[in-house]
Amino acid sequence: MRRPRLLIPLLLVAAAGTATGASAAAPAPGAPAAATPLDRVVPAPAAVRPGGAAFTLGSGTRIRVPAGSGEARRIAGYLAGLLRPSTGFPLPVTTRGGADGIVFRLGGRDARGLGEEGYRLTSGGRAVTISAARPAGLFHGMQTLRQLLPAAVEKRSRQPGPWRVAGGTILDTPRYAYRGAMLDVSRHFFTVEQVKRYIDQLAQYKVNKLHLHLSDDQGWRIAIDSWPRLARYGGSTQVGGGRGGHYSKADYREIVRYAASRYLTVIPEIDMPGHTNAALASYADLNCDGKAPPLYTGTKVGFSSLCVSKKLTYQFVDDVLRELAALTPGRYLHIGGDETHATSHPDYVTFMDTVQPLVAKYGKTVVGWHELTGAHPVKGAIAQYWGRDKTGAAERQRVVDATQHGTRLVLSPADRAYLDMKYDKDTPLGLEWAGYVSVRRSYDWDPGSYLAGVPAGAVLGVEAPMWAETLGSSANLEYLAFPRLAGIAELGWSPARTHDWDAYRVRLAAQGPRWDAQGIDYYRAPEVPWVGR
Ligand code: TNX
Repeated sequence: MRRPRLLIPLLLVAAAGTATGASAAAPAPGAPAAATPLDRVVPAPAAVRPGGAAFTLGSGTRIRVPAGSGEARRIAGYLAGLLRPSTGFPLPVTTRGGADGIVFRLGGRDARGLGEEGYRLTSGGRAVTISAARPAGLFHGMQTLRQLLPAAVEKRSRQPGPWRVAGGTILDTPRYAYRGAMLDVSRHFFTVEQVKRYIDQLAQYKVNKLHLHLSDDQGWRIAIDSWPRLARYGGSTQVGGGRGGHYSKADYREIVRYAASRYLTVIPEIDMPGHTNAALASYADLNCDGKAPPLYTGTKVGFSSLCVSKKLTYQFVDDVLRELAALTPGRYLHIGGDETHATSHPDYVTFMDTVQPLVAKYGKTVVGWHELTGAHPVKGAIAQYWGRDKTGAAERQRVVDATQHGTRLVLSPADRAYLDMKYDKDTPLGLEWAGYVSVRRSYDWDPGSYLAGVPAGAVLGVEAPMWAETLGSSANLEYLAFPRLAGIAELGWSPARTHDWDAYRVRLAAQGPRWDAQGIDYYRAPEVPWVGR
């Protein structure tokens, strides 16, 4: 495949980044707001060439889509639905040809080299054109266009405008194929509606994987027909003793469908053999001593284990993985494997080595927390690294060695990428076992060189986990996710050469008014020059 030609030398990208730093201040009252510079986008686009006339969205603007692509039409419909309330314009979606308005193009010469997810956005006096080889690229280009319009476009009531998009061209493709976010729905349950809200937020930053942590000591959250008490009883409570909940199969399918409509793949996790109190409480037979423990609503980790020596354990795991695989169109199943302090090491190895082939049996690829590298990762397995600066050299080396034998990595260093860590000592929510994680700390690292000795191709990407011990609401979740989620998303998408904290904080600041307009109560980190407050 041909690489996309870079539109401009790197220096120009860097220079544009610095220039935007100087113009971050709000315009004088009454002065027409300048259009957002093309590079003031998160994640940073791969290449930007500013220049030429700006495009202005008006009452007569149409959104043109290619005939014969239901997906392009659906993406255009999503965009129109976002823009209509604030602009008050009808913004009809049409397959009628024409080169004016907002134009979506699929395939063709402009799309060459853009791959599965890349796009080209060209803005000029008559049109904003988004070209892509695949619908996912159109979707990501559409998200960039949203950020190029004034923040008020995100409001749900009519706003005055004008709705200008700066002139020029963006050519953008992702650095990594795996750009994930995890949501722990076990410690506190999140409803389908709450998960959808998070999906929409993730999609704005081009995140393309939603890892759902569906089971843990405090709650089993997915209906399994062959073991119905798992969800019914094992899902009946949560941290603090509240009501809990679970997804029916229809609920889960709806989450998968909704995520797919935003170009995210759902990766379900059943955490085993530890973190299993909810399952052990639901079925006495799963316990080595045949006695079911009580449900657990505290926040300790590492005290439960499936019974590695029982045959029934593997029947259980087989049933769960079979039903889960049948519900999951994505290719990955996450089997957990972290913090198994209640499982002996030989038992851990036996368990993980027995269970991994069951994932393959149902046609899926194994993902596990990086402790999996202490067993024998099967061919093609993916380890999710959650170590940190303090992680011992031996543990780190074991992970690096595994990559030299073909294991691939998703990087979620706890002291960088964990969204549930407090920002600082005053953060009212979150945990602090991996230290405080400031906005700068979460952004300022390089996935490509983070673990020395890992072959370049072994890093599949990054993921930002959100553990939910302290989170009782979407507002809680959003306060910890924003702004750090945007930084991890950028590490996954943007080329390493765009990495620059001083330019990033200015681009990040421009997201603040968007989050305000969307009703996201983000953390006003003092390191970021937030606009208009
Ligand atoms: C560690 S990191 C866990 C989770 C906790 C989290 C809280 C990992 C794979 N396991 O069980 O919820 O810390 O930050």
